[in-house]
Amino acid sequence: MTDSKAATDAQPLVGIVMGSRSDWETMQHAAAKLEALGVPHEVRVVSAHRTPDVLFDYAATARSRGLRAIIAGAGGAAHLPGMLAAKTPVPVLGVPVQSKALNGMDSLLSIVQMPAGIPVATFAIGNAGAANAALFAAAMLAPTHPPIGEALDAFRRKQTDDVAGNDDPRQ
Ligand code: RP5
Repeated sequence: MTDSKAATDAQPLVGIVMGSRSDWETMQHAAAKLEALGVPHEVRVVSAHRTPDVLFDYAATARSRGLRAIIAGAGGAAHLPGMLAAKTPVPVLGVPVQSKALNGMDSLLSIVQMPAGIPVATFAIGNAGAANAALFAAAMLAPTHPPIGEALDAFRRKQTDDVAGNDDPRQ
Protein backbone atom coordinates (compact mmCIF):
# COMPACT_ATOMS: atom_id res chain seq x y z
CA MET A 1 0.00 0.00 0.00
CA THR A 2 1.37 3.45 -0.87
CA ASP A 3 1.75 6.11 1.85
CA SER A 4 -0.88 8.14 0.06
CA LYS A 5 -3.41 5.30 0.07
CA ALA A 6 -2.62 4.51 3.71
CA ALA A 7 -3.23 8.15 4.63
CA THR A 8 -6.72 8.12 3.16
CA ASP A 9 -7.76 4.57 4.16
CA ALA A 10 -6.85 4.63 7.85
CA GLN A 11 -9.23 5.99 10.50
CA PRO A 12 -9.19 9.73 9.68
CA LEU A 13 -7.58 12.09 12.18
CA VAL A 14 -8.19 15.20 10.08
CA GLY A 15 -11.28 16.20 8.14
CA ILE A 16 -10.88 18.45 5.11
CA VAL A 17 -14.20 20.08 4.27
CA MET A 18 -15.10 22.76 1.76
CA GLY A 19 -18.19 24.71 0.82
CA SER A 20 -18.23 23.68 -2.83
CA ARG A 21 -16.54 21.34 -5.26
CA SER A 22 -15.12 24.51 -6.79
CA ASP A 23 -12.98 24.90 -3.65
CA TRP A 24 -11.10 21.67 -4.35
CA GLU A 25 -8.61 23.46 -6.61
CA THR A 26 -7.44 25.24 -3.45
CA MET A 27 -8.09 22.56 -0.85
CA GLN A 28 -6.23 19.85 -2.79
CA HIS A 29 -3.09 21.52 -1.47
CA ALA A 30 -4.14 20.63 2.08
CA ALA A 31 -4.86 17.04 1.06
CA ALA A 32 -1.52 16.76 -0.75
CA LYS A 33 0.40 17.85 2.35
CA LEU A 34 -1.49 15.47 4.63
CA GLU A 35 -0.86 12.63 2.19
CA ALA A 36 2.82 13.46 1.99
CA LEU A 37 3.09 13.40 5.79
CA GLY A 38 1.05 10.21 6.16
CA VAL A 39 -1.77 11.86 8.09
CA PRO A 40 -5.01 9.83 7.82
CA HIS A 41 -7.71 12.17 6.53
CA GLU A 42 -11.05 12.42 4.78
CA VAL A 43 -12.34 14.97 2.26
CA ARG A 44 -15.96 16.17 2.00
CA VAL A 45 -18.04 18.96 0.45
CA VAL A 46 -20.15 20.42 3.25
CA SER A 47 -21.93 23.69 2.58
CA ALA A 48 -23.08 25.97 5.38
CA HIS A 49 -25.91 27.40 3.31
CA ARG A 50 -26.70 24.65 0.77
CA THR A 51 -26.48 21.63 3.10
CA PRO A 52 -26.78 23.04 6.64
CA ASP A 53 -28.10 19.76 8.08
CA VAL A 54 -25.06 17.90 6.72
CA LEU A 55 -22.84 20.54 8.34
CA PHE A 56 -24.54 20.07 11.72
CA ASP A 57 -24.26 16.30 11.51
CA TYR A 58 -20.60 16.46 10.43
CA ALA A 59 -19.74 18.75 13.33
CA ALA A 60 -21.82 16.83 15.88
CA THR A 61 -20.09 13.52 15.10
CA ALA A 62 -16.57 14.82 14.41
CA ARG A 63 -15.07 14.14 17.84
CA SER A 64 -16.67 10.72 18.34
CA ARG A 65 -15.46 9.67 14.88
CA GLY A 66 -11.91 10.41 15.99
CA LEU A 67 -11.21 13.65 14.15
CA ARG A 68 -8.59 15.75 15.93
CA ALA A 69 -8.70 18.73 13.56
CA ILE A 70 -10.99 20.01 10.82
CA ILE A 71 -9.56 22.03 7.94
CA ALA A 72 -12.45 24.03 6.50
CA GLY A 73 -12.16 26.03 3.29
CA ALA A 74 -14.79 28.38 1.97
CA GLY A 75 -15.10 31.46 -0.17
CA GLY A 76 -17.20 34.62 -0.22
CA ALA A 77 -19.51 34.89 2.80
CA ALA A 78 -17.54 32.04 4.29
CA HIS A 79 -19.52 30.85 7.33
CA LEU A 80 -18.48 27.19 7.12
CA PRO A 81 -15.48 27.27 9.48
CA GLY A 82 -17.27 29.38 12.11
CA MET A 83 -20.43 27.28 12.02
CA LEU A 84 -18.42 24.06 12.36
CA ALA A 85 -16.50 25.54 15.28
CA ALA A 86 -19.78 26.51 16.92
CA LYS A 87 -20.96 22.90 16.83
CA THR A 88 -17.81 20.89 17.70
CA PRO A 89 -14.98 21.09 20.22
CA VAL A 90 -12.59 19.77 17.54
CA PRO A 91 -10.18 22.58 16.53
CA VAL A 92 -11.20 24.19 13.23
CA LEU A 93 -8.52 25.55 10.87
CA GLY A 94 -10.09 27.97 8.41
CA VAL A 95 -8.84 28.48 4.86
CA PRO A 96 -10.16 31.53 2.99
CA VAL A 97 -10.69 30.51 -0.64
CA GLN A 98 -9.83 33.22 -3.18
CA SER A 99 -13.15 34.55 -4.43
CA LYS A 100 -13.62 36.04 -7.90
CA ALA A 101 -15.36 39.23 -6.80
CA LEU A 102 -13.08 40.34 -3.95
CA ASN A 103 -9.97 38.17 -4.37
CA GLY A 104 -10.63 36.38 -1.09
CA MET A 105 -10.70 39.42 1.19
CA ASP A 106 -14.38 38.64 1.83
CA SER A 107 -13.49 35.03 2.68
CA LEU A 108 -10.60 36.08 4.92
CA LEU A 109 -12.60 38.60 6.93
CA SER A 110 -15.59 36.25 7.22
CA ILE A 111 -13.38 33.54 8.71
CA VAL A 112 -10.91 35.53 10.80
CA GLN A 113 -13.30 37.90 12.56
CA MET A 114 -14.88 35.42 14.96
CA PRO A 115 -16.35 37.02 18.07
CA ALA A 116 -14.66 35.95 21.31
CA GLY A 117 -15.73 32.54 22.56
CA ILE A 118 -15.62 30.35 19.45
CA PRO A 119 -12.15 30.36 17.87
CA VAL A 120 -11.24 29.51 14.29
CA ALA A 121 -7.52 29.42 13.46
CA THR A 122 -7.34 31.34 10.19
CA PHE A 123 -4.72 30.86 7.49
CA ALA A 124 -3.64 32.78 4.39
CA ILE A 125 -5.93 33.20 1.39
CA GLY A 126 -5.69 30.41 -1.17
CA ASN A 127 -3.17 27.66 -1.83
CA ALA A 128 -0.62 28.76 0.78
CA GLY A 129 -3.30 28.79 3.45
CA ALA A 130 -4.50 25.32 2.51
CA ALA A 131 -0.96 23.90 2.60
CA ASN A 132 -0.14 25.62 5.89
CA ALA A 133 -3.37 24.47 7.52
CA ALA A 134 -2.33 20.89 6.77
CA LEU A 135 1.17 21.48 8.16
CA PHE A 136 -0.37 23.02 11.27
CA ALA A 137 -2.71 20.05 11.74
CA ALA A 138 0.29 17.73 11.44
CA ALA A 139 2.13 19.78 14.08
CA MET A 140 -0.90 19.46 16.40
CA LEU A 141 -0.85 15.67 15.97
CA ALA A 142 2.93 15.26 16.22
CA PRO A 143 3.21 14.96 20.04
CA THR A 144 0.77 12.03 20.14
CA HIS A 145 1.64 10.48 16.75
CA PRO A 146 5.45 10.21 16.49
CA PRO A 147 5.53 9.04 12.82
CA ILE A 148 3.69 12.23 11.83
CA GLY A 149 6.18 14.30 13.85
CA GLU A 150 9.08 12.55 12.14
CA ALA A 151 7.55 13.14 8.70
CA LEU A 152 7.05 16.82 9.54
CA ASP A 153 10.65 17.15 10.75
CA ALA A 154 11.88 15.50 7.55
CA PHE A 155 9.74 17.84 5.40
CA ARG A 156 11.17 20.88 7.15
CA ARG A 157 14.75 19.60 6.88
CA LYS A 158 14.31 19.01 3.15
CA GLN A 159 12.77 22.44 2.67
CA THR A 160 15.77 24.02 4.41
CA ASP A 161 18.26 21.92 2.45
CA ASP A 162 16.56 22.77 -0.84
CA VAL A 163 17.00 26.50 -0.19
CA ALA A 164 20.51 26.19 1.23
CA GLY A 165 21.65 24.06 -1.69
CA ASN A 166 20.21 26.41 -4.30
CA ASP A 167 20.91 29.88 -2.96
CA ASP A 168 22.16 31.61 -6.12
CA PRO A 169 19.00 32.92 -7.83
CA ARG A 170 20.87 33.33 -11.16
CA GLN A 171 21.27 29.59 -11.50
C1 RP5 B 1 -18.88 29.12 -1.07
O1 RP5 B 1 -19.23 29.78 -2.23
C2 RP5 B 1 -17.90 28.07 -1.48
O2 RP5 B 1 -17.01 27.84 -0.44
C3 RP5 B 1 -17.24 28.62 -2.71
O3 RP5 B 1 -15.95 29.14 -2.42
C4 RP5 B 1 -18.16 29.75 -3.14
C5 RP5 B 1 -18.66 29.58 -4.54
O4 RP5 B 1 -19.31 28.33 -4.65
P1 RP5 B 1 -19.81 27.78 -6.06
O5 RP5 B 1 -20.80 28.78 -6.58
O6 RP5 B 1 -18.58 27.67 -6.94
O7 RP5 B 1 -20.42 26.45 -5.77
O8 RP5 B 1 -19.98 28.52 -0.49
